Amino acid sequence: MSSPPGRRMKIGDFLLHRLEEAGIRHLFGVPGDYNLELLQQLYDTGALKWIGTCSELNASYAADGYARLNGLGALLVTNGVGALSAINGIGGSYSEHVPVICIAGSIPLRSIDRGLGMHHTMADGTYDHFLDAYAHVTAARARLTPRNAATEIDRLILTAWREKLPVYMELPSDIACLDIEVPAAPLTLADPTSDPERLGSCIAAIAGQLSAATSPAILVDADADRFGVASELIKLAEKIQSPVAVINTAKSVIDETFPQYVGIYNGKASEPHVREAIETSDCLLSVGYRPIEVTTGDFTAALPVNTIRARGHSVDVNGDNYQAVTLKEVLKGVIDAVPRVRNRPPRHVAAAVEAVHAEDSAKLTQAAYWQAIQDYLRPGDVLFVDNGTSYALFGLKFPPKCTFIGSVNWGSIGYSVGALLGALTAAPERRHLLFVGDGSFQVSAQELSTILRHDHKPVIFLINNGGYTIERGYLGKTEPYNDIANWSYADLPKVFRRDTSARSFVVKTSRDLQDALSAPNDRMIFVESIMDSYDALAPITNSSNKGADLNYGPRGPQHRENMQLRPTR
Ligand SMILES: Cc1ncc(C[n+]2csc(CCOP(=O)(O)OP(=O)(O)O)c2C)c(N)n1
Ligand SMILES: [Mg+2]
Repeated sequence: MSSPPGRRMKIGDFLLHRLEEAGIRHLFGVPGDYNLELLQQLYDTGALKWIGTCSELNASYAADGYARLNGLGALLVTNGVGALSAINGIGGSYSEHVPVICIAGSIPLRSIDRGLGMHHTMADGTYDHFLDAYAHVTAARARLTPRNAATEIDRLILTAWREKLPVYMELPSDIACLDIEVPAAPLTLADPTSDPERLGSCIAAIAGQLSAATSPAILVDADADRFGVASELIKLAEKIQSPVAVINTAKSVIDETFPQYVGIYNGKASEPHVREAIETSDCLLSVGYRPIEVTTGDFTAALPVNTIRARGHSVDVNGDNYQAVTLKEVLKGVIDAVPRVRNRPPRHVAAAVEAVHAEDSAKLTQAAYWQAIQDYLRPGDVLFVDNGTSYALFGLKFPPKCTFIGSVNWGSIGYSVGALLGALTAAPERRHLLFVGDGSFQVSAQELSTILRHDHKPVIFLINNGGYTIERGYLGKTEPYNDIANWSYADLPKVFRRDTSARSFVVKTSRDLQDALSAPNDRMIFVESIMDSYDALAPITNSSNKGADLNYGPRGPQHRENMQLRPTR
């Protein structure tokens, strides 16, 4: 068999072309002398659109936010200084299963060959430190050479896509403009097909268990989104009339208006009907379940012993482990194989939302704030949450077709601002709402300038409570280490873009908040809400209090008098 004829391309052009073929239309990052030649190729070929960011950390967050909506994202950084700035964000992409391609323009091969000392290195005669560092936060990595570029570029892009994990590649600055032979065929993003026997018996095993059950249920984690199977899970739940719950990391992956959606499962911290649906199920199908303390009500989750554990590329069911199967094919097969159930009695009642009644002129409270935000949400919104009391967002019911973007496992403050830029770039036509605290915002605030520069129109809800309130629930309720500088947040759009048309609001009462919420979405809206440092919804404070016991143990300082912000009721 003869292979299709190759063609010749410059390595940099080929890389950009492959990114395009993989559906990537934008590249985030910061220029540097080791990557300028690739940037020039980007401009010469018009391949991708460059979105320069204020820092590589924010570029890594942006590429992650972009990938959440687009399926893949990419950033370009410079050797060492840029790569290590971005590594926190790439660690987050690994933790959250987000396929991001991190490209570092690196030391020219001519310098490596000759052992020349170069800037942006340790000046110790070695060049592998950053490749080695990235080994811990990526599924695959490589330094490109003229010999391996054609195969390694395809391998890395395909690995990111298949594993839903980040990859790292170094492009030495003196090879981007060299011609190599590249494959004639376009890059195809596809999984290898499943092994027919394994697939067939896996489907039969799952379908057999679900059909025999009297109270089947489905528990969903973020991989259901990453591997694109939310619609299959809804079809399956409809066909077998089972309840579906998610964990925090998968908020909104299952449409929250789907009649069989019961809510968020979080061990003993769940609402009773959700806990019952999951824990008393006689056949639970879990999808991509990766529990941690904050998604299990501090390890109080109790899944049934015979839980079926489905993952992106493997399944555990009936004591067997199935390899060489893909989640989508498994679920499609199960949907076909299970008999349609009619008239299974419903097992849950929706929890009633408790209304708070606040005087319009009274000082704004978190309780009144989140109630007002609930009414502001619209179908199709993209909602971002950062660490902090804004986690109250998890308690809101999202309208149909909303997307949630957060980082529950990794939890790096400031992520949401960079991710907002990325997601706005991927889907500017949607309405994007950011929920962020003053402390988290201070980490990555300067990326607001990039959002304004590109005329995006998100709504930014910032809680100004004078510091790290969620941390006050762990330790140091009144300690100065949880206080921060009081910025004039609502003035920042003007600082970051002189001719901004953004609408800024400083909100102190429920009435002020209503004014802000009635502004049209034709430009950026920035809502700075001033709230008390000791105000947080009870689930947040409870979780912080419990976290302190786990983190510091029985001898920890959290037991001292007035050291922790406690729930008010
Ligand atoms: C990169 C990073 N540094 C530190 C932390 C620890 N941390 C978690 S939440 C938080 C405070 C968040 O404060 P803010 O955004 O103001 O939210 P609030 O609870 O006050 O609403 C901090 C410092 C972290 N999660 N990530
Ligand atoms: Mg705060």
